[in-house]
Amino acid sequence: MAAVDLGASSGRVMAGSAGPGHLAVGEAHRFPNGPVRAGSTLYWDVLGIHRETLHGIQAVQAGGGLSGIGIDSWAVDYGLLDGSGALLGNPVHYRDSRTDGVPDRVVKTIPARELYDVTGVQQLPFNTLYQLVSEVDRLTSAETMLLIPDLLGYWLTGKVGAERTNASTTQLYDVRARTWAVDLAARAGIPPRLLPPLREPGERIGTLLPELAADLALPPVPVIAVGSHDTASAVVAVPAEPGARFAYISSGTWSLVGLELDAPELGDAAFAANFTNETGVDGKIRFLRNVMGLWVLTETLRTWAARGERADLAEVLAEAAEAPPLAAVVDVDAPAFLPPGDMPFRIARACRETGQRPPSTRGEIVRCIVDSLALAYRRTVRRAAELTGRTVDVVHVVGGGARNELLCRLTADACGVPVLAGPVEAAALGNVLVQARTLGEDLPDLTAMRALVRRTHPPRRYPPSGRGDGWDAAEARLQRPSDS
Ligand code: LFR
Repeated sequence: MAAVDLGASSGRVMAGSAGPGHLAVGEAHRFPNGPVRAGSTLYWDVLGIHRETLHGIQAVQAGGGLSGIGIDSWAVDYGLLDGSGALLGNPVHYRDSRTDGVPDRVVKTIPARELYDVTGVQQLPFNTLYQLVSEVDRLTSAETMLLIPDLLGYWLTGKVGAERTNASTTQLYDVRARTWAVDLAARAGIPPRLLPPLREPGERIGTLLPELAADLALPPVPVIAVGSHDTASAVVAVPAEPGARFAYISSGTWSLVGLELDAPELGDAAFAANFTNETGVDGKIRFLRNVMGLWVLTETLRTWAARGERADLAEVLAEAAEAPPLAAVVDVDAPAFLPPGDMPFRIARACRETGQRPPSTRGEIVRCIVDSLALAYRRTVRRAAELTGRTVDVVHVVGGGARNELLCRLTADACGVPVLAGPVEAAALGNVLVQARTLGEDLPDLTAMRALVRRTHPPRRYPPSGRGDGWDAAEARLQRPSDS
């Protein structure tokens, strides 16, 4: 199977296989991805992504017979099609400033509490709802809105639809009724015709278009809707033991921190804490919060590299491991860290604003980021547990962050429970597992899928060191206004 897994900083096409006692993914093709600024707008290079996806699919086929294709990506972003199916304009990056001020405007018409009651989605400025409202005048010429994986799937098959896990992130989806929130869309000025029919993860979208298949010398394989939101696919591959009381952190550009529930939690406290209820594979709810994630670290490295300074990840992490712990911490979720830019500067400013001495060496700066991430994980895991009345005995870290030993070790210390780290390629594995089930593998449920992940990709254990002190004081420092 070709598992196309598109992240905000790179796209991967993995060759995946699954069978009794067997589950593997290997990289067939990787390409850089990221925001492209043109004029004053931050775009995605969606045609480049499409082209690289096709190269990757060809590479999987060349490596030994393709039987299916599944696509997952980051959430919320979309392309608009006109009545003839042509793309109207280039998809805009969720970090673009076009939604500045839009949420405040929308909640004057539809109160935030009501929005939450229907959609269960956390207030993030880039939710699809706000992006669409920011270009409401242009919507008159659009016929259909397709989220990124659905858009790529459309170009492969000619079929239009919205896979449910990703639809649930738009803030235009009714989490209880499991339908589009048509009424809410109309009240926000978004024509409901834009919202295409929903499809389930596991459903066959269609077959590769004959002319495309002929052109690329590919067999006429099915394109399968997986958990097309990358986080939904990653959570499928969390190697939790049956019955375990676990939290997960899907740690990549973003860190998605939360719990798996059977039903949404839409109470006042969850609303106030800005937790989201995204729909998972097999009808589960991903009750989580977006933590700003490794983005702050990668943007820091990018800033240094742009200035011609050394910026090797392994090197700066080694320096950070030697730097004094919890010397300075910032609230990584502050809006200041959302757009691309000079993160070391923003970190220093945030430290000053909270009366802390800003870190100065590279090791200190990176230590501040990693400490601050672990602190955010701790806060979020605890909050999720409180909000649901649950106990958390173990934290699973999956995705790229599972490779970051310092981060995993500090997360175990901060949360006071063991961290089980890996698999790194959780999203691709979840993608493969759902495809494999559709193609006839005996993987009846999440329990069976996770058992296979545990067996084939045993996670690495980081016990808490017992030096759990210092985290409460660090948290308190974030609240303290500057003395100066
Ligand atoms: C992670 C992710 C998050 C979503 C963010 C933006 O890659 O999909 O779940 O909130 O990207 O789409």
